[in-house]
Amino acid sequence: MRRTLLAFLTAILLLAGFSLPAYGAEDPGGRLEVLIRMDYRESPAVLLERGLTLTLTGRESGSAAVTLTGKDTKESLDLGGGAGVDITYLNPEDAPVGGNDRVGFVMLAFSGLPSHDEYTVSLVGKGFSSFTSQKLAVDSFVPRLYVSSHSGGFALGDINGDRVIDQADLDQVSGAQGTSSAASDLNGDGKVDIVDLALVHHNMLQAGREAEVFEGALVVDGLLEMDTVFCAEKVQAQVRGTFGRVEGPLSALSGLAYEGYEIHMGLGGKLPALVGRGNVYGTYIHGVFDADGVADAVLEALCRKKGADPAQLGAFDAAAYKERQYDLLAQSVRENLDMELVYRAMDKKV
Ligand SMILES: [Ca+2]
Ligand SMILES: [Ca+2]
Repeated sequence: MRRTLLAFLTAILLLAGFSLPAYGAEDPGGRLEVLIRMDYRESPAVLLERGLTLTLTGRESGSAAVTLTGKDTKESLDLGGGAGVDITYLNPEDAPVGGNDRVGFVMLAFSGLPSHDEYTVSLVGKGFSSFTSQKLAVDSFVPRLYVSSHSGGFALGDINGDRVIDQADLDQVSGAQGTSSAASDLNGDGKVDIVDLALVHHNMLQAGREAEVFEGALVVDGLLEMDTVFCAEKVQAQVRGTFGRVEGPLSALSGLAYEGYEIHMGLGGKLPALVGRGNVYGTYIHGVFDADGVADAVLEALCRKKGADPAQLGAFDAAAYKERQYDLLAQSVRENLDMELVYRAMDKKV
C-alpha cells in the first residue's frame, strides 16, 4: 500500500510541477536484515559455545563470515565499500537480552552492501543443521530474511556433526537415552533424554524448507524518513486523529482532523499520519483525503503552486458521496432481491 501511495503522491506532485529533491550520486549501499528465531531458547553463553556463524556471499562481492559471538556487536565486512553489520541478541519478547534472559532471536542488520549485487545467507552452528538462503537482491527493497526451524529449517538436531538432521541422528540419540554421553547431549544439560530425542525428531521433519523473505523498507534514501517491516502480522484498524506539524507545500494540513483506516501487512512503527520530506509525502491511512478540509487543503496547495485560483475549485463532499453510493447499492439490492422473503427469514431467525 505504501508503494502505491508513494507512487500516487509522487505522481501528483510531479504532474503538478513540483520538483523532487535532488539526491547525491553516491550509492548509500544496500541493506539486508536477517532475523534468526531460536526455537530452542538457550542462554547467550550456551549459544556462544555453538559457534553460530553466518556467511554472507555476494555473487560478485565475495563473501564475509560473521561469528555471532555476543550481543550488540558491530563489525565491518570485507565486501567492498563501507559494508558492516550490527548484531543484536533479543529475548523471546523481542527486547534486548538482559539478566538471565535466554536468546529468542538474533537480529543482524547489514548495511553498506554493494547494491548492484545479490546475496545468499548461510548459517552453521554446532548441533544445527546447515542453512543456505535463496538469492536476495538489495537494490530496491531492504529484504528481511526470517530463519527458524520452520522457515528455512535452521534447527537444532544434528548429533553426528554432518550438519544434516536425519535418521542417523535419531538412531544415535535413541541409543544413548539415559546416558550422559556428551556426543548425544544435544542441549548440553548433562543428560541424554527425551528433550534431546524430541528436538531431533521434530526438527528432522523441517529440512528442505525455503526461508521466508519479507520486503522491508523501500530503498529511497533521502525521500522519506520511514521504515516498513513486512511480516506475517496484518494491521487492520480504524484510525482518526489530528495531523501534527506538516512541513512543505502541504503545511496547511497541520492541525486538521483526519480519519480513515489502516490495512496492511507489516509494521511501520509509531509513525505520524503523514510523513513528509521536501515535496514528497506518504501515509499509511486509507481514506485520508476524505475528512472535511483535507482534500481542499491539498488541492489549494497545488493550485497556489501552479498559480491557479483555488476559488475556482468546485466543492465535493466525499462523505456525502459515499452515503449516496451506499444508498444506490441498497436500492439495487432491494430491486433485485425478494425482500419479503428475506424479511420473513429474518423474523423466523432462519
Ligand atoms: Ca546429522
Ligand atoms: Ca540433553
